[in-house]
Amino acid sequence: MRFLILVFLFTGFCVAFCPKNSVNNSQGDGCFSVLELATTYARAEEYCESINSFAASVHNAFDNQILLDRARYVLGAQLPSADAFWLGGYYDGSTIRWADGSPADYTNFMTGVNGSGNIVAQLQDGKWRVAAWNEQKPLACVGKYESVQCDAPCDTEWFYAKQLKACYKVVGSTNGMTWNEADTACRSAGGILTSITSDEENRIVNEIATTNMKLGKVEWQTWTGGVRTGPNPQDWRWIDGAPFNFTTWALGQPDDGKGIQNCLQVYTSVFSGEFKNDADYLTKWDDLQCDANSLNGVCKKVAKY
Ligand SMILES: [Ca+2]
Repeated sequence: MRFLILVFLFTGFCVAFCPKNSVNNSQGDGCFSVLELATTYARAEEYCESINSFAASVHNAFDNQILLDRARYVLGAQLPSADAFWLGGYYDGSTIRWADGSPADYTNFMTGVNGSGNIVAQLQDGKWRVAAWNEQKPLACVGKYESVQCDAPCDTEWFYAKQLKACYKVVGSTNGMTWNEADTACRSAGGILTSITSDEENRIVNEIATTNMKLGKVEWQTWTGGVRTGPNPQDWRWIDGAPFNFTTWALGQPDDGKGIQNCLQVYTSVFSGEFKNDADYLTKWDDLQCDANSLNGVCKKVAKY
């Protein structure tokens, strides 16, 4: 059963992402951005580098049109006085040198271009000409996909729960960890201690928290992002802001033992056999003192898709 669930969790599909405010090129291996500021060519290159891209090279008519459409869309709203935008190339009068080192295998110069200079594309018709280095133009950049692993909805080592559009990761230590230590570990991994907002999510948290885990010398088990907000049994919240509507407390919990139990742990199946009646406790919740030494915690973050 567990094997089947993990196979399901790991199943994804390939979706490529371009960074915000950019569009795919025609080959699907790069993203075009047009920046809505006017600048000299030298500064244009620096701006592109600052967003991990190059001043754009163009290798076919499709890309030229994609860039033109993007430039008209961006500049029409932001910089209506612009007449052309920088590409990432220099024309010496006979050949093109692209700034990204790619081959000069396509041109779209207007007729009658004379002299040398950096290449601009005209907004009116997409044709190219050259401009002096110190003219102020908007610029186009080309970069690689933001997502290096386009087939993964979650980062490496995170479990994908497709139906919840969420990624989960166990943080743990054989020496145990307090709630604060689990909280810190989740945040440094880019997530947050998980909320549990449905029976399905509770099942997933239990599955993940017990995979290859044994209690050993650690007395308590799995931290979540539940924290007490007041003295009453219903006074709880999830630190990720999810509504605290679903609950599945163990028998007699939350009991606020000694008046210091302010953090929410799950009795997972590694406690099997520890109770008089396992069904009253296993996969259910307990309030626990936050400095208790627990085996692990489950972190969550939103999946990319
Ligand atoms: Ca308790």
